[in-house]
Amino acid sequence: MFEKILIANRGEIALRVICACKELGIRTVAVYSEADRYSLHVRFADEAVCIGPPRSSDSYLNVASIISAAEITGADAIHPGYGFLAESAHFADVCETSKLTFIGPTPDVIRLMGDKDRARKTMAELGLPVLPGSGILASEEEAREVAASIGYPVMIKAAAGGGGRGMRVVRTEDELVGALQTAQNEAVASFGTPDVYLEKYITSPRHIEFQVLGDHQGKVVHLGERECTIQRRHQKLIEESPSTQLDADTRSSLGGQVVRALEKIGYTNAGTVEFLMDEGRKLYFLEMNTRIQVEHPVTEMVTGLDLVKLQIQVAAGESLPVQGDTVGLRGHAIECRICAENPETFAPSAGKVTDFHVPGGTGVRVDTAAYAESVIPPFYDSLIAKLIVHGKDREEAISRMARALEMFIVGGISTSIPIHEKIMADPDFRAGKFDTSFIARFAPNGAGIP
Ligand code: MV4
Repeated sequence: MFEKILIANRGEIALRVICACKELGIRTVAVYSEADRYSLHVRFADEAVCIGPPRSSDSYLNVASIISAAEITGADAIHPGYGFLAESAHFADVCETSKLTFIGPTPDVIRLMGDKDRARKTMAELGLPVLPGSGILASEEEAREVAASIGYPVMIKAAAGGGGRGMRVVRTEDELVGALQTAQNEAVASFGTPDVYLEKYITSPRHIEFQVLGDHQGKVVHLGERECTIQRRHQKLIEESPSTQLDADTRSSLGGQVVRALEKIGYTNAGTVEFLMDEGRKLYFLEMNTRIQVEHPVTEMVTGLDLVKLQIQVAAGESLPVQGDTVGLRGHAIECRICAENPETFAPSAGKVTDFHVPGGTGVRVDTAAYAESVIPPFYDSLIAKLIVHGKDREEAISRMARALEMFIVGGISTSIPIHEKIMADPDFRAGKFDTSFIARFAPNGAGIP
């Protein structure tokens, strides 16, 4: 097992990794920017190294500073958390060259899944259902032909995009050539490559994703699915497990297909396979994320597993302690992402937290790095806490979430708590009736529907 792990992240996920390390008896190294000197990850780690000025590009994304911090402190592995360098194949390469274990999949697999076109082709070859679409478009003629054959509306997506970045809906052939040019220009500007592909556009989909975990003995397991349809501007607001839309048979057959596909590519560590569900409840592979995700706690609540500990254990060469494709799932879990944001504009609102009280009691978990008198810097993501509840069924989980939100006090800054309270009280949410346009009712100016 590792003796010392450096955590290349900040905020609640850095604390989450520190928790796992402490329970495994592993020493920890925090890295922090000048804006995070008084952060809890610095306080709870055994050692801390300042890696640069506040801006992420000068600190949490600075590969040389992070590798130096690991070398100076004698760390033997790096946990990247989510965001920042978590899906950088280059960073994983540099870790390998520097004899540091990157706690995540191999650089080749990160690279494969980062190329959304290659990922789609690979998963289709491995037997997963994908949407009708194209490869990288070579010409306007090709785009016209593919779009005509799959039928409008279609979506143009950047091969280097993902997570909703670099996407464009095309409703008629008239719009196609203009949209293609704009999409290619945007792809160059955002990702440095013009590569785009086409996919059939699903008008009112649901987003359902499978959690997976692979060890270095060639075993992959799935840990059920999460329903993440309630999003705003491609940011998830609420996640739950299980989805009301999957029955046990669909879960086990699609989960099994996912497991076999990933065993074939030799997938290791934690990952998430995203699917879109259409109105006919058919599921299609969308993309794969090669990291631990923000919403991993809902899976922990229904499986009873500690995913971050398991990430560390498999990275150290231990075998997964699971027989078969999956584990038992118990009850229902929901997560609300509490963000520091202006309730009218949804713009991030930084500042000093003057008052902070987190709810507790049966079935309630709060993952946060905020505290009373702490300062939310303006340089990073606006997520300040994740409120997760578990109940015997969905109804109990919703009631528990509603009372926990009521008992969550954040003073000094505005947060997304009020919108979550409205959603928990909504009859359609309570009935499980929602698609990607649901949030427009609560946030008409921030619906984020492309
Ligand atoms: C789509 C789609 C419709 N058709 N792809 C958004 C996030 C990223 N992972 C992919 N996304 C979408 N891809 C096709 N072919 C609609 C979305 C989408 C979405 C999907 C699930 C939940 C919320 C969403 C909000 C906007 C767009």
